[in-house]
Amino acid sequence: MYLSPHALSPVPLQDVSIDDPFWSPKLKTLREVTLPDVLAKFERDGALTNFDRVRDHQTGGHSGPPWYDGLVYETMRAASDIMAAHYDAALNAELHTRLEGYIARIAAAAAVDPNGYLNTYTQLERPEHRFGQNGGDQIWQHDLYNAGALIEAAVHHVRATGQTNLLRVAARYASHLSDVMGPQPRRNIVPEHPLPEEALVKLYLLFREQPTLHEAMGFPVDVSRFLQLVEFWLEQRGRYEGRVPLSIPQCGATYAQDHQPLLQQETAEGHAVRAALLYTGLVAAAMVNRRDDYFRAALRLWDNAVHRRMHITGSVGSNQSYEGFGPDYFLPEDAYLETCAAVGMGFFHQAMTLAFANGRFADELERSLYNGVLTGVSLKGDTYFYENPLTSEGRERWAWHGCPCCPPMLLKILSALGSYIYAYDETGLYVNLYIGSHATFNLQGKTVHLSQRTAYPWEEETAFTFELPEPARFELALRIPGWCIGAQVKVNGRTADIAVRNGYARLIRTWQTGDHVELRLPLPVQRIEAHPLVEAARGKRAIMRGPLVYAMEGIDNPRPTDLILAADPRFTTEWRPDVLGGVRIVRGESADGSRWSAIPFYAIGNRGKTPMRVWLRQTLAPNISTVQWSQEELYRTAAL
Ligand code: FUB
Ligand code: ZN
Repeated sequence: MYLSPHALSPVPLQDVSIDDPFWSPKLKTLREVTLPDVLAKFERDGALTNFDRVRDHQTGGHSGPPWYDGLVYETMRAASDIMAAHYDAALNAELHTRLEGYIARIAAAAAVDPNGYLNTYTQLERPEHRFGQNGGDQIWQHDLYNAGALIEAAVHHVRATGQTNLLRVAARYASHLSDVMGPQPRRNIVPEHPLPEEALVKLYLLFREQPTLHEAMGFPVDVSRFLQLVEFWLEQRGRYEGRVPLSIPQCGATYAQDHQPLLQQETAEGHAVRAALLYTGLVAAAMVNRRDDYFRAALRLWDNAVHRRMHITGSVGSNQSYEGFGPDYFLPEDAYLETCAAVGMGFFHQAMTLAFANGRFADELERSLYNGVLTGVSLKGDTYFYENPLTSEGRERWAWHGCPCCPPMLLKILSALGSYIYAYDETGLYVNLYIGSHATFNLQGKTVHLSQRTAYPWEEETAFTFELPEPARFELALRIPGWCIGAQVKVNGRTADIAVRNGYARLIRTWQTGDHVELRLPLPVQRIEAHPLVEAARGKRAIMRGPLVYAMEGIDNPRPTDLILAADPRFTTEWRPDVLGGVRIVRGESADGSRWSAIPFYAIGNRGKTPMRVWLRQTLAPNISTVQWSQEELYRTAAL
């Protein structure tokens, strides 16, 4: 079977403005509180000073973990995306000045090495071990991870500002990587922590799209070598020098997905962030050269990760000891579930959505965003969760962490949100997320404006209005989420027949200015059952409404961990603008007749330390499912 990936292009950040009652306030907090908070803490803790020490030819004295450089670059990528989205001119000016300061320090450090090599930890602490060579430990040093984050930040910075100062540093370093590693006589070195794979693909695509960048570099850049290096990295995984693993006894070579060649891997293994970013890079590379073998591997790994190893919140990485995937259906309630891993899976889902134009992938992007990702930051925006278990006796969010990897990852995905809403191909426009916005895109040579108005995920109705210079025939594909039963569409007030194919309701017609589409996605409260092989969830139900997973907190319910759902919980919902920044609360009955109330999972941990639970026991006999579950199901709406 040829997989025939479809390949959509995202409508980029620059062409989408978000105006949405759910997301706009959260994004405002993200850019006005979280971003400055993260930058200030990096500055306070010496993450930028590391570059100055390298610039000044010092040794020792590196601050923070070896991947600190990467975290700074990731935050710079997020800042660039915020600039690209053009929220406000004053903010852009402020970010511009701040990034210029950072770039000057980074570029000065990079100038120390004649080849542009830059990894402040290795340079200050282990100068003889570049890329883990000469007996070094690249799992610890993060040379290539940091390089990848630099390259990625530079690409986003160019796209946001048109400036090439960071790109020069990144392109020089990327060229050096291509000189050092690859087929013989180069070295067989592969990134210990994925991320550079997708980054180099992005760099390659940027130069291909904007050939004038070559002149601005001031040195020759052979971008085809970047792509070759990515393919080398992907294909050499599991057979390169310096492979891990005795240092990670609990999972051996699976830790860094090194246990066998990637294209032969069947299951999502090892460190969950590494895995998710590796798979994202695999899809990115697959798209460029239409590599059927890569697509097949990506589909297999996605299928295993999502249908057997992912929690209902879209989080992955159940196992604390190596921050990684456990075996199929091992989904304990107190699982580890690092925020970064939910973000990484979000990137993977988005890449798969674009590759296959299938709404099932965007369903999972949505699941991650609204649950596993968003819960990683407090509603005020300046405290965080690293772990996101589905039950606890009460946890405090932290203001900062010895390994502050999650805030930058969270900033990256949420700053890019605008670019996940719409995608297009030559036949039409796909709406993947229901987020109020205005988008401009070019279809068949015509500039089309589309406005989306919605109060999703609280309300059921979403409306779209078109504006075009002249009528044009194309397809509008609206994602109908897998959990949704009874979606309805009206075009200019008249009910439309919706044929749902590959997860989208497809409306093909000649559109003209003023055309109006109304979509109704029913949002009943649903009880969700896990696959019977998920031992931890047997006889239990989770509550969802639309894409939101709900949780009970002790502050609202005396003993959420003991609570037993009534056989018929008689759900009600109430919009509470005064609670947790505005949420729709779900209420229902317990087996003893008392009432309980639940809040969206993303809003937990914002009212002090209080017990919390997602999976609730219910009075039905322990769930002996007589229904045959298909391989594609991990969760389904429980028979009521
Ligand atoms: O190693 C870099 C990042 O730090 C990983 O992605 C996270 O899991 C944390 O270990
Ligand atoms: Zn993290």
